Amino acid sequence: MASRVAVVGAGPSGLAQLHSFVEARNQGANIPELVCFEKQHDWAGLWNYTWRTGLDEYGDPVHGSMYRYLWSNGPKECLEFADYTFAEHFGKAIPSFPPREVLYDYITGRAKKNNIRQYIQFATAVRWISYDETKETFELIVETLADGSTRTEEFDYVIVGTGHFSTPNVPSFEGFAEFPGRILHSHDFRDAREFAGKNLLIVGSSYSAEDIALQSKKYGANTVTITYRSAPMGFSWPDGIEEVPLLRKLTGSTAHFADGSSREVDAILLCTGYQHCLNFVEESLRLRTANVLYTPNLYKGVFWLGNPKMMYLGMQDQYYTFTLFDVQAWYARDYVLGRITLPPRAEMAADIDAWRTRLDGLADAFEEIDFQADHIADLAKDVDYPEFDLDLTRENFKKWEHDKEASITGYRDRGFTSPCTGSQAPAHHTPWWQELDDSMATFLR
Ligand code: FAD
Ligand code: NA7
Repeated sequence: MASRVAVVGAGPSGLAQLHSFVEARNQGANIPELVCFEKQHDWAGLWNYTWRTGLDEYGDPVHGSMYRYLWSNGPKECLEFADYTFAEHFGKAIPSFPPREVLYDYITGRAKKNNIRQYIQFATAVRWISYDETKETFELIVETLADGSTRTEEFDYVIVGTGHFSTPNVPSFEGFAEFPGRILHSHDFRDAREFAGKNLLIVGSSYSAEDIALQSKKYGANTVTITYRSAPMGFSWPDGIEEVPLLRKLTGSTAHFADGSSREVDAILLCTGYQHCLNFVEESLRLRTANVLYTPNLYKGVFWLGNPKMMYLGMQDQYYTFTLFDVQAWYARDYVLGRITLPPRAEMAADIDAWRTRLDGLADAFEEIDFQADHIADLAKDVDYPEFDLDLTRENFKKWEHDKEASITGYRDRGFTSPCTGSQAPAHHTPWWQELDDSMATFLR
C-alpha cells in the first residue's frame, strides 16, 4: 500500500483522479495520502475561465485557452459522469450542448459532493518531478506562488493531469512582421466582439478554427476567411465564412493564398493547435507526443513505460473527455491500491504498439470515434467504474458528425439520449446561432 500520491493539476483529469480514490474510500478501502497541486486559484482547469492572456499575476504562462460564449462542441451525452448524471446535478433534463459555465458547474458539482477540495493546494505549481532510483520515490519541487517559496516533497506515485491545450503552436508566415493588424493564437482569444465589423483571417482547419470562425461571425465579424494546410473542413458555412488554401504570405494587410487568390484582412487568428509542454518533468519521465489518439510510451494511455509509477491522464487527442479521464483515473487508482498488476515491460510495449498500429490505419472520424471508445472499453472492463451505455455514446458521436455535415450552425440544436439514464435531452429554447447570451441562468431557463 502506497503512502503518498501526488496529483498534478486539478482540471477534469486531476479531479477525476481524486474523486476515484474517495469513491474507493466510501466503499471501505484504505486510501493513500493524496496531495493535489494546482497552479491556478481555482479548480476545473480549462473550464475555469480567465480573462488573462500571456502571463499570469506570478509571471507564469496563463493556462486558460477557453473564451467567452464557448458552448460545448460535442454532445454532453458523450461526456457524462456515469456516477453523477446531468439529471442528478441539475435536477431536470437539460439540452445537449451546454455553455462553458454550465459544464463548469457540473464538473465542480461532483467534486463538491465528495469534498475533493480538501486535497488540493491551490496557487501551487509543480516545478520539477524526478525519480530517486535508490529510494524508489519521486521528488517534486513545488512552488507556493504567493511568496515564491519552494520546497521538495517525496511521493510513491505521481499522476500528471496538466492538460495539453495551453502551450500554443505558433507558426510564422512571410509578411507577419509588417502586418498592420493584430495577430494572435486561439490560446489568447477571449471575446469575439473584438472582431465585430472586421475581416478576420483564421489559420487552421480543426476544432478551434471551426468554432472561432462561427463564433466570430455570430458576434458580428464582417467576413471570416479560413485558410487550411491539409484539407478544408468542408462544412456548408453561413454567408461571410469561406475556406481557402494555405496562406502563402502577407503584403501589408493583403493575404495571398496558395490558389493565387488574395484578400484584405484586418486581424489574423492562428488556430494552429497546441504543444504538449511537460517541461517540469525530468527527461527520463517526460511524455513527448503530438496530439494523437494514442500516445507513444503510455501503457493503457496512462502508465509511463519506463516507470509505471509515473502516470499521465488525458494526454490523448479527445473525442471523449470526462468519461475517458474517469476510466483512466479508475485504472490508475486500482494500480496504486494494488488491485491491478501491470504486465512485464515487453508486454506493455507490445500492447502500445498494437494500438498505435491500429491508429495509423484509421480512415476517418467514425473509425477514430470507435478507436477511442475501444480504448475506454479496454480500461473499463478491468475496473468498477459504474456501467453506462458506451455503444450509445459511439452512436451519439457519429450522429453528431452527421449533424455537423447537415448544418454547422444548427448541430447544437439537436438533442441526444443519455448513456446513463436513457432519457432524451430537450431542445434548447433558442437556436444556438441566434442565442447570444451564454449565461447558465438563461440556458437553464
Ligand atoms: P486542463 O483542463 O487543461 O487542466 C489542467 C490543470 O493543470 C489546470 O488547472 C492547470 O492550471 C494545472 N496545471 C498545469 N501545469 C501545472 C503545474 N506545473 N503545476 C500545477 N498545476 C498545473 N472538451 C469537451 O469535452 N467539450 C468541449 O466543448 C471542449 N472545448 C474545448 C475548448 C477549448 C478552447 C479547449 C482548449 C479545450 C476544449 N475541450 C473540450 C477539451 C479539454 O481539454 C477538456 O475538456 C479538459 O479540460 C481537459 O482536462 P485536463 O484536466 O486534462 O486538463
Ligand atoms: P488541433 O485539433 O490540434 O488542430 C490544429 C490545426 O492547426 C490543424 O488543422 C492543423 O492543420 C493546423 N496547423 C498546425 N500548424 C499549422 C501551420 N504551420 N500552418 C497551417 N495550419 C497549421 O487544435 P485545435 O486548437 O483546433 O483543437 C484543440 C482542442 O481545442 C480541441 O480539443 C478543441 O475542442 C479545442 P493540419 O490539419 O494538421 O494540416
